[in-house]
Amino acid sequence: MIFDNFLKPVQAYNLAKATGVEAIDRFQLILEIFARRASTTEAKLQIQLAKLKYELTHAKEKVRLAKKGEQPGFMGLGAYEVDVYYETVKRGIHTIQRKLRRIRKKRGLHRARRLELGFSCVSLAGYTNAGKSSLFNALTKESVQVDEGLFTTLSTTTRLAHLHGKKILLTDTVGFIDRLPLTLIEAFHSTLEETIFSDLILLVIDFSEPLDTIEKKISCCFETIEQIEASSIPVVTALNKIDLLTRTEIQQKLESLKDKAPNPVPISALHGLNLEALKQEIARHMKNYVKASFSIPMDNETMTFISWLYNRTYVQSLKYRDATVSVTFEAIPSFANKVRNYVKEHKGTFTQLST
Ligand SMILES: Nc1nc2c(ncn2[C@@H]2O[C@H](COP(=O)(O)OP(=O)(O)OP(=O)(O)O)[C@@H](O)[C@H]2O)c(=O)[nH]1
Ligand SMILES: [Mg+2]
Repeated sequence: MIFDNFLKPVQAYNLAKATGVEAIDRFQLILEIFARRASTTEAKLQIQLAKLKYELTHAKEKVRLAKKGEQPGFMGLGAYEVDVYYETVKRGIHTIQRKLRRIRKKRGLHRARRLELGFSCVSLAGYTNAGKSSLFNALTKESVQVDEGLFTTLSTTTRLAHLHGKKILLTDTVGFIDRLPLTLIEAFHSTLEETIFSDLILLVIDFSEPLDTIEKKISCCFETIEQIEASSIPVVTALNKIDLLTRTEIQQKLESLKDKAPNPVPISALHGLNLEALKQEIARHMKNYVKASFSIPMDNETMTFISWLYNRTYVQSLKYRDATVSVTFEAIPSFANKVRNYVKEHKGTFTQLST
């Protein structure tokens, strides 16, 4: 049973006892969703911290109840054990806080991780139920999942998408929620932060909602983007669910949102409406890829190098001849430079074909 309001430990306990079904509240549900989406150590620690802090508030009540003798053996704990439990939770919190302080010093690691890729990265963002996952599926329909090694646990939500002959990496993210409990804000930010560092943010809005709701949600999204220091990243707004609106409504709403939604494109993710226009808008804001060719003599490192290249760039052609391999690929400029250096070091020839 999931309750929309806060449950006191004694309430959760009595409900579970009366029904034989576990009772959790909104807070625990949100925490569970974040826990499933967190992939970096920092995000995981943030969530553990939120969990422990939650337990601590509950422990206080357990201690109180046990001491009053109102709830003897609550959850099988006597007064003495409750005190011990309380202390254990408190120690756990201190340990995590210490670890987090250490990790924050090394921030920027996940940003650096992006530079390991030749593709441009686009992150979906927006409120829960806006249609992010539907759009993610629509845009990546025929594509393969990204090599697991690249994003390890992110791989289930990161896939290659094709945009007019260009390939980009698209990442689905955890949705924004209204009335996010204060103690979960940091956990939410760190879960979002790890995915949102990209070349472009694709903000998904449920366009079928009333204008004032849309405006409120847009400004809340931008506030969060600012808080996680991602405001320099360009934004394209996908105004989703136009199948639920008339042509006139779409025009009117678009007009009203002119200054609030950057680079807006009305779409329907579910019915595949206007997705081409959206792809074009995304492509317009992408960093330019460069196209390049090279040939290198084969040695025992070559195959590793080639498969590394395949996972990180768009390889257009590959030929083997006389112990030489010739490749044409597309990648972002900084990554193409990396390839150039490798090729030079291995006595190959490198030609940049276009920018
Ligand atoms: N009518 C209509 N419904 C849509 C459209 N796109 C998505 N939906 C529906 O909206 C609901 C939410 O879609 P999701 O893609 O799961 O939304 P989300 O943004 O990923 O939500 P969270 O993962 O909770 O953040 C689903 O019931 C979809 O079928 C659309 O273009 N038109
Ligand atoms: Mg989703």
